[in-house]
Amino acid sequence: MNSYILMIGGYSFVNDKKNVNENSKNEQLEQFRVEDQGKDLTTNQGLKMSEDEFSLKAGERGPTLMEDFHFREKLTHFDHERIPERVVHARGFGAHGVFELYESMKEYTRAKFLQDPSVKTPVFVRFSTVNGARGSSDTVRDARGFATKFYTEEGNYDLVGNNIPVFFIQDAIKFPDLVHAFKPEPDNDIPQASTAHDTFWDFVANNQESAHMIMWIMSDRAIPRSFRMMEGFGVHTFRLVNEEGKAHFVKFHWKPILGVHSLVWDESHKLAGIDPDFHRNDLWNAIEKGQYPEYELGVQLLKEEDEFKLGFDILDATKIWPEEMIPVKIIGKLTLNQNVDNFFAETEQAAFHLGNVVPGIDFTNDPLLQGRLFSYLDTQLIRLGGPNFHEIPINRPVVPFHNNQRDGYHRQTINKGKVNYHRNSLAGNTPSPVSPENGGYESYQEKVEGKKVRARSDSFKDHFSQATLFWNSMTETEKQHIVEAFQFELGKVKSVSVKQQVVDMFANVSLELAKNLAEYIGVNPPTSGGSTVKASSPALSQMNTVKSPKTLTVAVIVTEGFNGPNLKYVLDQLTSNGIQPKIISETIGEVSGTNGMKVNAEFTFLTAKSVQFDSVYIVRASVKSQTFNKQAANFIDEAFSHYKPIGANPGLKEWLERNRIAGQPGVVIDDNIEQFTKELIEAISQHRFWDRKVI
Ligand code: HDE
Repeated sequence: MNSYILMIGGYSFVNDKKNVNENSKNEQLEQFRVEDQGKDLTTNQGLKMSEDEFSLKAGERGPTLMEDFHFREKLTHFDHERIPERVVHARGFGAHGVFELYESMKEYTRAKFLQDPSVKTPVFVRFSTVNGARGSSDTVRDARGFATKFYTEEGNYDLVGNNIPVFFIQDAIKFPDLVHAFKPEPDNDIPQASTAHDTFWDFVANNQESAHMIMWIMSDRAIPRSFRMMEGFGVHTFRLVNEEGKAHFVKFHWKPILGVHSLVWDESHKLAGIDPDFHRNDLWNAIEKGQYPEYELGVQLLKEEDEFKLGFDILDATKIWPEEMIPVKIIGKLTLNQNVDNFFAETEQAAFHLGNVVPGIDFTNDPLLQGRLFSYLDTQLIRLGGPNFHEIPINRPVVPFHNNQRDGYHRQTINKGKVNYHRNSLAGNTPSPVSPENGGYESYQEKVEGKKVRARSDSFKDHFSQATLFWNSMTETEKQHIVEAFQFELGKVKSVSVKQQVVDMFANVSLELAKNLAEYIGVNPPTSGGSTVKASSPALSQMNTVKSPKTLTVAVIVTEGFNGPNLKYVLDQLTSNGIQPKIISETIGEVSGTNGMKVNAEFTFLTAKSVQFDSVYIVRASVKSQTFNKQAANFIDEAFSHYKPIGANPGLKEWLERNRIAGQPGVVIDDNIEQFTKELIEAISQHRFWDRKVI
C-alpha cells in the first residue's frame, strides 16, 4: 500500500514507505484539530449541558452542591491550566514552515532530508528570549533562541540554536550558575528580563570565559528588529557523517533573506512598554499577510584532519569559525508559512532536544553540548508532566515509532500484544533493531581515551582573542552602541567592586572601551590590559548586511484635504516595492483628499507611536488641531533621533529646517513627486542613517 497517512482511532500514522512531504505534519495535526464554533456545549464526557452560567444550588440563594459535576469539571480543569514555564527561553513564539534543500549534501552526510533537493521537509520553529518570564517583553536586550524541529522521514531532527554564535560558558555544569546570575535576583525577584544588575555582572567578572558572548550581548545583535531579521547559529561544533562513515565537523547557520537588522536601545525600551508583543505581532502579521519569513541554511565544514589547525579549540563554544577563514556554504532555505492554530497546544508544548538527531548528524565532545544532551529531555519531564510528551501532536514525528517503552502519565498510544521487552521470541524478536545500512542510527565511532578528571583543557583558556576580534570588526557606530550598552548595564550595578572588576576584565578586549567605561561609571581606569589581536572579520558587522525595503513599515501622517493624486502615486509605489504604509490621522477611518481620493486611517497618535514603524512620511498637517501638529512633530522628532528615514511634503520644509531635521541624511523632501518617491524608497531600504546629527 502506498498511501502514507493512515487514520487509526484518531491518530495518524505515516507508514514505513517514508513519503514525507511538506504537508505531512499539517496532515497529521489535522487529526487533532477541533472546531468548536457552531457546536453544542458538552462536558468533557460528551454530555450536552442545558446550563453553563449558574452552578447547581440548594435554593436560588443557597450553597452550591457537591453534586454539581459540571461545575467541578469546569473549575478543576481551569485550576490546572498552567504548566511550568521553561526555566530559560520561557517567552517564545512559533510557526510552521518548510525546509527545501538547494543541493545534495550526500558528500558530507547520509541524513535523508539533506540528500535530494526535491524533498521538502516540514518544520516547526520557535523563537524566544532567554532571560525573561513568559509574560515579559519581546524587545529586551538578550540572546534570542532559534529552535527548529525538522519532521524528517527518519524521525525528528532538532537544531536548537540562538541568534548569537557563541555562549557564555564552556561547560554545561556552569549553566545553573549562569542562569541564577542573570535571572532576577532571588531576594526581591528584580529586575525582570534584564542583565543590568549586580549578580549578572559579578558572574561575568568572575567567569571570564563569558567575555566574547558579552561583547555580542552588548551589541545590536541582542536587540533585533524582528525575528525575521536575525541570524541563527547551532553554536556548537557538530559532525556530519556520510554513507562511507567519513565525518566532517560542521557549524550551522541560518541567514535571513531580509538581512540582519536591529532596533536602537531607546526604541527597545519604549517598545517594551508600548508593545510588549512587538516581535510576536511582527511574525504573526507577516505570515498572515503571506510575507513569509525566509532564512537560508548554511554550513561551515571542516575536515577531521584539520581539527587542530584553526588556532583555537573547535570544542569550545565561546569560539566562532570566522567566515573569512571557513566560508559558509549555503545549502537550503527555510520558509515560515503557517501560524499555529493554538499557542498552548503547539508553541508552548513544543519540546526541543539536541539529542533528536537522524543518521548522518552526530555530536562532538564540546562539554557544553554534552551537558545539553542531558538537560533538554530532563526538563520536559517536569514541564510536560511525564515521559510521554513525544505523543503530543506538535512533538510527534511524522513517521511511526515502535519500541518497548510503555505506560507513564498521559499515555495515548495503545500498544497491542503481550510482548513489551527485548529480546523476545514470542514476537519474533520485534520491534527489531535496524542495521546502519538500512537506516539504523549508529553513533560515530570516535576514538576516546583519557583519565577521569574534573578539568578543562588548556586549549579553552584564551577568553579574549575572539572578544577582541568581534570588537575590531565593528564600525564606529556599532562600537558606540556597545559602549552605551555597557554604560547602561553597569550604570545599574550598585557594587563598586563588581564594576571595577568588569572594567578591569574588558581592558583585555580594549583599553579604549575600558577607560571610557571607568570614567562613565566612576571607577578607576584600568592600569594594564589591551590586546595584541589586530584581526577583524567583516562578516560580523551588521553594516555589511542585506538591505531591502521589503516588509518595512512607513507611518503616513495625513489629514483631510491632502493632494489625492500625489499620495496615491506614493502609496502605490511603496506597496509595489513591498513597503507597508500605515495611515495615521486625526481620527480612525476614512480621510478624504483632492480628486476624490480617500485613504483609511488605521491609527491616531493615541494608538500609534513612532517606535512601532520603520520610517515616517508626513503628507499634511492639521488645519484645525494644534495638538495633532504637536504630536506629529514629536513623532517625527523621535523617528529622527532613532535615525529612521523621513519623507515630507515640501510645504513642511521650513518647519523641518527650524527643527534642524531638513537637510540631514535620510530626510527626503522634493517637489517632484516621482523623484521624491524614488528617494524615499531608497532611504527606507537603508533602514537607518547613522551619520545623521542627532541632538
Ligand atoms: Fe538551552 N535550554 N541550554 N541553550 N535552549 C533550554 O530546554 C541548556 C544553550 C536553547 O524554544 C531548556 O525545553 C543547558 C545554548 C533554546 O523550546 C533547558 C545549556 C543554546 C531553547 C536548556 C544550554 C541554547 C533552550 C529550557 C548549557 C544555543 C528554547 C526549556 C549547556 C545553541 C527551546 C527547554 C524552545 C531551552 C538547557 C545552553 C538554546 C533547561 C543545560 C548554548 C533555543 O533544557
